Amino acid sequence: FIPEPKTAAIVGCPFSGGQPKAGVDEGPIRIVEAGIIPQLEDLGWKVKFDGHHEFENISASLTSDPPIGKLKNPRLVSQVTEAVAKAVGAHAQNGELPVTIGGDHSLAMGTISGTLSHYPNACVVWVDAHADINTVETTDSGNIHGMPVSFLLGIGSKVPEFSWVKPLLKPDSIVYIGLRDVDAGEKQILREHNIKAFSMHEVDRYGIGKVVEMALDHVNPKRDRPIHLSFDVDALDPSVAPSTGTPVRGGLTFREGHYICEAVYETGLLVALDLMEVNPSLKDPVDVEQTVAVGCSLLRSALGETLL
Ligand code: 4U7
Ligand code: MN
Ligand code: MN
Ligand code: MN
Repeated sequence: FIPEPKTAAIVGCPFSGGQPKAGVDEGPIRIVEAGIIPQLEDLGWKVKFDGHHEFENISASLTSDPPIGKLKNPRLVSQVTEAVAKAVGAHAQNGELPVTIGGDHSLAMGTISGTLSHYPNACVVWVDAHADINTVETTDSGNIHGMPVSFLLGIGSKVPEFSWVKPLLKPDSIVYIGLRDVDAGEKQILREHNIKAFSMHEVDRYGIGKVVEMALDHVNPKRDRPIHLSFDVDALDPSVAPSTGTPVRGGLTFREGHYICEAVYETGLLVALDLMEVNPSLKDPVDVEQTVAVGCSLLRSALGETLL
């Protein structure tokens, strides 16, 4: 039984500790300023927003946070994502649909943990240029926004500082769409664990309609499992969403990105939504405005906006 939340809870996460570029913490602030709350209300949602989450007390309590192996800001990322997991889990428990706005994609360690704490049978649709599945062993950058999926799956060697993250996600419960910049070590992990991924090659071959159908058939063949949609704005082509930290050419068109959101909404199974990696400080004001606007419209599509 899946309740159908009619209330969306905005979880604004101004956080950038999972990667090195300043500004991604401004993403949620800009998206709220751009009017996402009234926009969702116009779609018929009751929208709860109790201010952006403050992680200052966590940063302040960490006098130093030296790397663990290659991992950068490990204690900060762990404590912030644990707080996000609790917030998302509590909203789900309340029958609300958490809409987490980042911030960098390390936050998904928290959001998906929160979703799985309340919906253990949930599956994940991960839309991204990147697989974000590096382990402690495979990461080259040490940036944890490239690693959340490995932590959720419990693969790679364990870092005691992240012991709160339970390996609740099974490899057959996540599917990717949009990949085009996957590290060699990540490709090996995807193969080894039989994780289904639809790269831009498959989007070109089959078209987005068929790809989304195949993706849902894989993680949700009977269309009876709750869905967590984690959308990294860099899945879109940089011409559509330029203001993001790790842009990669050859991405989803405006319509392909929105189609994914619309099709997931149409299942009636969406229980949690993330929009990550909007960074308003990387480009000129016109590009920033475009990226923020696209972020808002992806969220609206995932929450029921239709073209007709
Ligand atoms: B994002 C990368 F090496 N794979 O691990 C890494 F290419 O959340 C990029 O998808 C990670 O934006 C990108 O640092 C993380 C790199
Ligand atoms: Mn909240
Ligand atoms: Mn990502
Ligand atoms: Mn990405």
